[in-house]
Amino acid sequence: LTVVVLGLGYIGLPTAAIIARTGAQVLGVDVTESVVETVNSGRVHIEEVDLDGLVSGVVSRGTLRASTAIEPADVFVIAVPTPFDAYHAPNIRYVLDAATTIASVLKAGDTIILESTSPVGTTEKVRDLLASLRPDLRVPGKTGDQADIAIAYCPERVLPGRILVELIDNDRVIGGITPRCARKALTFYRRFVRGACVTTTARAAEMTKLTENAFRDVNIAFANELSLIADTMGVDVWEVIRLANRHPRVNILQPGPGVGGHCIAVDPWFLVHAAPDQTPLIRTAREVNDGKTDHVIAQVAALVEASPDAIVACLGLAFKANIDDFRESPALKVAEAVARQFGDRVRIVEPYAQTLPAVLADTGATLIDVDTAIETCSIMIVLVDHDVFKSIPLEERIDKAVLDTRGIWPDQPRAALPAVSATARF
Ligand code: SAJ
Repeated sequence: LTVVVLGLGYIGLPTAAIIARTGAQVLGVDVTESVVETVNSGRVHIEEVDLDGLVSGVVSRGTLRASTAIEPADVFVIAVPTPFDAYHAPNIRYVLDAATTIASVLKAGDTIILESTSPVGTTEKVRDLLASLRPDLRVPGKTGDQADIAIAYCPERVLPGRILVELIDNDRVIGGITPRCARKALTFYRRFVRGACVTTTARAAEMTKLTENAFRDVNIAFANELSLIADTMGVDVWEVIRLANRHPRVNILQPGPGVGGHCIAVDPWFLVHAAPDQTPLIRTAREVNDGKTDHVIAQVAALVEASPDAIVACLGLAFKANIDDFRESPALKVAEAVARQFGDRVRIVEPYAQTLPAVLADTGATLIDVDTAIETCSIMIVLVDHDVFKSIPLEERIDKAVLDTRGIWPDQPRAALPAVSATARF
């Protein structure tokens, strides 16, 4: 079996490496020359648990190669980004570019699988584009079940930090343009997926992916809204959630400084954009979660202003615990706003950063380690629940003014924080 994976990012590279481990000949195609060089030398350009060993193994065995140029293959997997433009309009240009590239080498019998998170209808657009570029091939769904190629949508659902485990163990939803397409894609996933592989239509699979991330966003928004109410009421939101979750049918998620990453803060907009009049809940959840970041910024500012000589430590920049990914990170947004306002009184503690990210570079803030923060900072703002922060015992922080946006230090005496009006921003 020969496989081409287009896009060697957080999903494409681990996927390519796992397929290569099954013995298939895999070519990873990426537009970025440096990524191709890194992979071909057996190294990785992204941090993910165990990925480096896997990639170096399959590259040295010769089952994984990378290139900027496409080659013919039996299966093509598209794993390129789908960002959004102004007004949260999804941008599927990279998906269509990938399909155009595939068209140049496509032959009868091939399977094309789209994994990128996409608006409903995108897989059909890929099919229509291939039909127009390759009129010599019969595409599925246009000519009854008589087709020369198979096209399917199969969303990735892996969690950063657990990608290699979840690629194998998670159930997969496989949406074919036709049932025959779904069956062909299913045979492919069965090579490396241990979870169940469930087949459906391409449109249902596309909507399923968006639904999963919108579900999580709405549920986090509920927790974030509770945190605002609890602050106003003088109640510990973490305790309320812990107690409420003792109910057999209640399972509330955790509040935080907002929702980050490149999936949950993005994908719900694909649904809102497609059906603006039917999505008040999903849109409001997005606004509540973004509004929580602004609320935390106001809380930190009030706290720092109240102690004019204090040095403040922002603990964490990543978008969630124990990873080095700062994309769309609410922690980074809070740190940047605080650093812009208070400059050289601000220290950043981020064990996953070697240097300060560019947005913090000219603010006067400096990067320090945890021990130095404990010694020198009297205000601590917990923005990320990294294990290393959780492990700081009460005796090392008892005398600090703490704003713990992640609830990692339940034993911290509740300081009287300066009041900030907890109104949503819409
Ligand atoms: N967060 C909270 N409270 C919580 C849970 C998360 O504030 O209780 C925050 C995190 O701190 C982070 C953001 O939400 O800022 C997103 O983190 P996450 O762990 O919920 O999700 P991601 O973005 O790492 O991965 C999600 C996953 N989707 C779901 O759980 C439904 C993953 O399975 C998807 O594959 C991934 O999006 C994706 O690529 O779409």
